[in-house]
Formats: sequence, structure tokens, C-alpha cells
Amino acid sequence: MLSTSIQDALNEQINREFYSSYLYLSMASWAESKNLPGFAHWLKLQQKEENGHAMKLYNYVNERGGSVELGAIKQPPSDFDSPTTLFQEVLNHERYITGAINSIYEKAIAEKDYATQVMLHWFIDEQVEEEASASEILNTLKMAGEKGPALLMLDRQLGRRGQQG
Ligand code: OFO
Repeated sequence: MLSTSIQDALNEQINREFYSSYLYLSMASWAESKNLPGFAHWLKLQQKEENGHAMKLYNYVNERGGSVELGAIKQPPSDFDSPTTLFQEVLNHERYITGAINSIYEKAIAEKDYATQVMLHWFIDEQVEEEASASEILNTLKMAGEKGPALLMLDRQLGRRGQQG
């Protein structure tokens, strides 16, 4: 059985994951409008992953006999100054999510909720990976610049996400 405070924290996290999904979909749409199909492809895959994160938490809350409460999803931004600022926002957002996961983990430790701690290990690992991939893309953008062939090459590379296994 989940405590009310862990249940509330997990419900808030479900909302954050759906917001992440919404944010990346909005970013994908911006990339499509800028003729960056590879960026859009990467962001749409990310959007699907975020839905998966929300559903993982949804299933866990139900499995533990809790009740899922879905809140309103806030409106994501729809305009971005450049691909670099967009990826800076991806990285900032993932860092924020890492902080949120860590604070639920701390709560689970304080309440001796071992099952929630074990479930959150997956999210803690996932956040390491997500921050690393956002920062790698951001660094490439900063080094290679956003114009001409460099941007085209990065767009092609991002368009191959999911094909390398
Ligand atoms: Fe991007 O990992 Fe979930 O939110």
C-alpha cells in the first residue's frame, strides 16, 4: 500500500512526465517548421519515451493499490530562438526532472518504502542517460555552430535515432 504522500508525489511525477511529452512534441513541431526533420524525429521519439515514463508510474501506482489522479498539463512553449537554445532547454528540463525524481527517492527512503525506491532506480539510471544525450547534442551545436553543413549533418544524425538499436 502506498502512503498518501508517496502517492501524491508519484501523481505529480506522472504529470511532469506528460508535460515532458508535451514539451518535446511542441519542440518537434518547431523543428518541423524550421525544416529540421532529423531534430523533429529525435524529439518525437523522445516524446514517446516520456509517455512511456508516465505510464510506468501509472502502472506502478495501480499495482500498489494506489489511485492515479491526472492533473491538467500546462501549456509548453512553442517558439525557440534556435536549435541551441532548444537543446539548452531540453537539458535544463531533464535536470529539473532528475531533481524531482531524486526528491521522491528521498521521500521513499524517509518513509522506508523499499518498493518505491527499487522502482525509482530505473528512473535514476534513465535520467543519467537523458542528461548525457541532451548535453552531447548541445555541445555539438555549440562546437559546430548552427549554420550550413554542420547543422545539416547534425540533423541527419539525429534523424537516425532509433535505427542503430
Ligand atoms: Fe526525460 O525523462 Fe522522463 O521526463
